Amino acid sequence: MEQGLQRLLATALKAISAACSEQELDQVRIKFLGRKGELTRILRAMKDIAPEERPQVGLIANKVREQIGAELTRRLQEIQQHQRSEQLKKEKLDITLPGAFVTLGHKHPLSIVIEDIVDIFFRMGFDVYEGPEVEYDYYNFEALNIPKHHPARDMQDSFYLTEEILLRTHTSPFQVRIMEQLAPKLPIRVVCPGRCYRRDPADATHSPMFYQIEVLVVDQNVSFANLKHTLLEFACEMFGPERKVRLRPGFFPFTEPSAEVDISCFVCEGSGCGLCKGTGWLEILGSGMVHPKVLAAGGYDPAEVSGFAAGMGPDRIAMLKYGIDDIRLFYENDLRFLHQF
Ligand code: 2NM
Repeated sequence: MEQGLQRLLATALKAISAACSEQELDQVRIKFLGRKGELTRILRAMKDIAPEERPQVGLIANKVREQIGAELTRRLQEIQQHQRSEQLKKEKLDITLPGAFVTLGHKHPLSIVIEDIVDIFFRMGFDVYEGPEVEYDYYNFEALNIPKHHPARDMQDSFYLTEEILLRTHTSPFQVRIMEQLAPKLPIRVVCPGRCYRRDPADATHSPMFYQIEVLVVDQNVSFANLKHTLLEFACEMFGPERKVRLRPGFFPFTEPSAEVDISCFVCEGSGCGLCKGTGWLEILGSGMVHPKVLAAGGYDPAEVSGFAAGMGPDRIAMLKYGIDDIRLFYENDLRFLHQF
């Protein structure tokens, strides 16, 4: 019997080292140590040997079981290690290879200018809002003191979708909506950037789609001095503290009084050049005290509150800032142009 056990050990060890996978090894384990395996079969014969020999044989049988078990464990680790290194070989990565070239995008010149302008007002405490590009005639004209047959409606030939619905020709209609929503809450301090549409044939200074940024302040006791201070502050932040700023009388149906804001020409410092057409001044925005009718349309009592508003074209400001002489360049997606910013 002892011999039988030794032979069993020898064949088991051979089978274990021959096993090449976890499954094969498992089969070997079942074959030798399983409930119906070889070792069990030999141990069944214990009843046939002399009782005094049994402890000795039992000892050897246990040793054989332990040895086979230990060898199975050792071989399992060996197989797993081998599998792992094969796997790693397959996944090997040559980190010295040159990487795939990633083209990094960059901001459109209009986005840069719009963000700069909005950020200046944001830092002055204004909230930033964007409104719908499709508007009612009422908000686009009527509520802004531009009644039917008003000459301003000829000036702003519009894209109508129906009798009453059009693409907004400026961002002001949204500011009426803001007043309507907030009234009678005070104060209102908002800056609204967005796309606007007018039926202008495209040329160097006109585009049927363009941008506007408008600011609106409504509160008790808002004065023209507040308008002037805010817009001068903006002009110096945007164009540099060395710029001179002047206000000229202007006209808009939705403000009274109205003022155009100019800065001293940054190309010729005021002596006159091609950019400022010899005037020494560049117009950068329009502004005024919100017309009482507009305040009323927004749900505020013009006897109790007042406000100022201003509007500017970031297209025009970007053209001035970067010395671009044709607005169409912003909308043609010519990479030779866009890559310069
Ligand atoms: C401008 C010039 C002057 C303006 C007016 C309003 C509103 F909604 F309060 F009536 N928003 N923006 C305004 C005033 C816009 O653009 C040249």
